[in-house]
Amino acid sequence: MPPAQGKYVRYLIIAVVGLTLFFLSRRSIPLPTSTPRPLSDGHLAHSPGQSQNEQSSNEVMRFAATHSGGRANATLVTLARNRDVWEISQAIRQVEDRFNRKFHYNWVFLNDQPFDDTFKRITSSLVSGTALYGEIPPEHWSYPDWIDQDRAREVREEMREKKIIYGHSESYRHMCRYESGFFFRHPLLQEYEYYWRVEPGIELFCDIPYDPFLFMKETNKKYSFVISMLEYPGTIETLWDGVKEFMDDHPEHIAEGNLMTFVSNDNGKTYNNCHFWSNFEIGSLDWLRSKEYMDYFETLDRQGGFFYERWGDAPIHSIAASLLLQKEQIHFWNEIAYYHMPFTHCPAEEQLRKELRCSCDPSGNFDWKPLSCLPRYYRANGIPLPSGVDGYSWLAIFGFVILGAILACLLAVAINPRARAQAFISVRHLYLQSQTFWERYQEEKREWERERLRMKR
Ligand SMILES: Nc1nc2c(ncn2[C@@H]2O[C@H](COP(=O)(O)OP(=O)(O)OP(=O)(O)O)[C@@H](O)[C@H]2O)c(=O)[nH]1
Ligand SMILES: *[C@@H]1O[C@H](CO)[C@@H](O)[C@H](O)[C@H]1NC(C)=O
Ligand SMILES: [Mg+2]
Repeated sequence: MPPAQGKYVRYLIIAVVGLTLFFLSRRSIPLPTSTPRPLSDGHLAHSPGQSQNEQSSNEVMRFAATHSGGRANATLVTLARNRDVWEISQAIRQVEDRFNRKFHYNWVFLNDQPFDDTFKRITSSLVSGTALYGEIPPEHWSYPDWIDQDRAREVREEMREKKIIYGHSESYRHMCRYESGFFFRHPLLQEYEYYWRVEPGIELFCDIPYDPFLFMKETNKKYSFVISMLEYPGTIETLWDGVKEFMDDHPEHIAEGNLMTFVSNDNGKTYNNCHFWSNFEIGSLDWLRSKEYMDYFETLDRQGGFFYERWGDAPIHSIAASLLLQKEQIHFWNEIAYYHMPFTHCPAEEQLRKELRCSCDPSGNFDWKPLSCLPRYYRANGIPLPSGVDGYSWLAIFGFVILGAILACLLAVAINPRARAQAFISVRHLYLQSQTFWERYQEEKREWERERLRMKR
């Protein structure tokens, strides 16, 4: 066979191997070293989640058994617009029925505009504690002087074109910056040590017969979450550069025994886009007000990424928690079944769901779906993944077998010169044939087009 022909076969093999590696690295097939993800349709019938979730449930459920009452220095908090009144009413109803009717915590409502009468009347009638209404000072909801507003406007237009979610929105950016660096400094929140963030339209599916604030305090937790997932990379392209600058400037703020491996796969060189979904948060306001967090926020705010990109408060909070706290100070609530459009966390253990009178469908659980970062969180904490989640689905195994067979064939072809020549001839034949087909198709299309024009006239 002439050398030129052998070259083609080699190119072909390289291309296929490259493609294979690409797919493997994209984790379309789980590799033992990367985060295993079930490719099945998410039916958790044989109840994966047993081992660890029971562990974590036990911690909270043990606490529940020994602390029937309780009251911490804490409040529920909601940022909302007047027009959110009906959706927040739904959320308040859920939080009250499942939890707060027994505890009567206050509820702070914040808004960049004055709350209207309807909003106040409706929400205060639903809250079992005292409802408090605060207006956000304009200097917490506006452009800092180092921001070039024309550049910010251009970015919004670019992101509108690229169809990045909320990329065109100015108010969404102020909201994200406010939640990242200001809400905990509002005078109404200065009064409290812990907060629980509640957004309009969320749902709770299980009873919370214990006091999660008190749990946080007694176990020295500073930040907690229910759902974690991957951020859309287009919104945070330079965020990690800012984080690295902060780490260089303030090595003294980085906690020993932190959760870096949750947010970075290469020990801090790059961000892996994992974050805790911040529309639900129970956390320490004192921690957010600490020098560590404030230095962190200031460094990032100076970068301008809230306006020149579209940094969300979720990655901002999550990276802070992962770097500034010890990993034991972050908590995952398996027992709180939660929905914010479009994802649900629902505990897998039937016993637990019965005990807490849950009404969610466990097969809709987000924890082990491909976008979830919970597997990474488990890894980062050295917690074994639940059985059934670890295993590969039949589809993945089948894919592996097919891929293996193709690779074996290619290898055989590459080694054996006669087979190589044969393969080359077949490929060339196939190529010529498809070319002929293509030309014929083009010709027919032109013909059809001419016909159509004739008909029109
Ligand atoms: N006062 C005020 N609150 C806002 C504004 N924009 C958003 N919020 C609130 O900030 C929180 C987050 O906003 P959302 O619109 O829910 O953003 P999201 O959760 O990322 O997206 P979706 O819920 O999926 O639309 C909610 O509690 C909103 O009510 C605003 O311009 N002013
Ligand atoms: C509650 O916490 C805030 C903030 O840490 C503090 O200023 C306040 O004194 C505390 N209140 C009580 C009653 O402990
Ligand atoms: Mg929301």
